[in-house]
Amino acid sequence: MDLERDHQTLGEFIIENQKDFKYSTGELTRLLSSIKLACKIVNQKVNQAGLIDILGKFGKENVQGEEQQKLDVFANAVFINTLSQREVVCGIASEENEDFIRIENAQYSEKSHYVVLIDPLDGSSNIDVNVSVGTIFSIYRRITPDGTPVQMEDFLQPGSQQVAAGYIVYGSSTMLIYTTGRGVNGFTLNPQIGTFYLSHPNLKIPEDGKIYSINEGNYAMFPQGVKDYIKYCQAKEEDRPYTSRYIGSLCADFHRNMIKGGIYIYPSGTNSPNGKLRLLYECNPMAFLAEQAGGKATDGFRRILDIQPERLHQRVPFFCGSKNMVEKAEEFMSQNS
Ligand code: AHM
Ligand code: MG
Repeated sequence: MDLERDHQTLGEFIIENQKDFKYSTGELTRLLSSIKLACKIVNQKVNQAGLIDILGKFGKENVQGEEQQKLDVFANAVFINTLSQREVVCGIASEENEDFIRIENAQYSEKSHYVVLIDPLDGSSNIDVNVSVGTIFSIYRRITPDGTPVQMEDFLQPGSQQVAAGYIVYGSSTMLIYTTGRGVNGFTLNPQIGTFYLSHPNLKIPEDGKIYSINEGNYAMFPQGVKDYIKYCQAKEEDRPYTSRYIGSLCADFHRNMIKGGIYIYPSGTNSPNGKLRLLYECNPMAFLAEQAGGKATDGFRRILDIQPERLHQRVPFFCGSKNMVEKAEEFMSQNS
């Protein structure tokens, strides 16, 4: 099959599907195109990482108190600059920045309706060892009046209000997967000509899977329900053919489960009482994608997309993936609550 001839490009796909979007003014199309551009720039740098002096630590901590890697800093700047210079959003919140950013002209424009929340380089502990990293983004329409400065409440909307979300995996090939609430589609980058092609139309997470994905190094601190679920997966009975895979890059672990079926868990009781992952930058977008692909995402008890956020950098326990596997894990959680 000829990829260039037989497959739609991401640009064509975005424009063609614009008409299905309820506020179809072309604004979201421009925003998604800007994300596509930023992602190509980051991809190019990630692929050069072994060649130039960009690997390693930047020497600072981010707002989560974690060491920032050079590529984190670069990716953060690329996404913020690309989105703000094009004035396609009125505000940006990034996992790497303490406060949200108001885009000067766009926030006063009657035409600029969107805010973006972004984890510019997810899984950054994997950069130095040539393992897949990713980018995660989440898009909302502002709820404060047009033409006024964006406010915190524009960012603290429940995930169910997202108008689009997606992730990019910089892996053995680079893929961009996104949803605007009408299913999930995946695009693979042809790096020779810098074009994404529709390679995975209408992605669906298998209802059942064989893979459980969790950092078992934290086992001693897991809630009893999670411990019991892991033991259930490990019991070698005929109907339980489970195996474990954990990359430590959410985008890559989620992507594998999306294709093959599986569950990803980052529970409470580990790095912090609410686990490690951030509701706004990581869990909401992935939950939106999971549900759009027929999967499920909860905090062990509640639907992630129903949670009313209270803070930009709020963390939440995360159980996400194949519907039947998430429901089984929830069963163990409820037995121990
Ligand atoms: P990051 O955004 O700082 O890279 O942290 C998020 C990452 C996820 O991609 C990954 O699933 C998780 O942290 C791994 O954490 P741990 O090393 O504690 O298992
Ligand atoms: Mg992250």
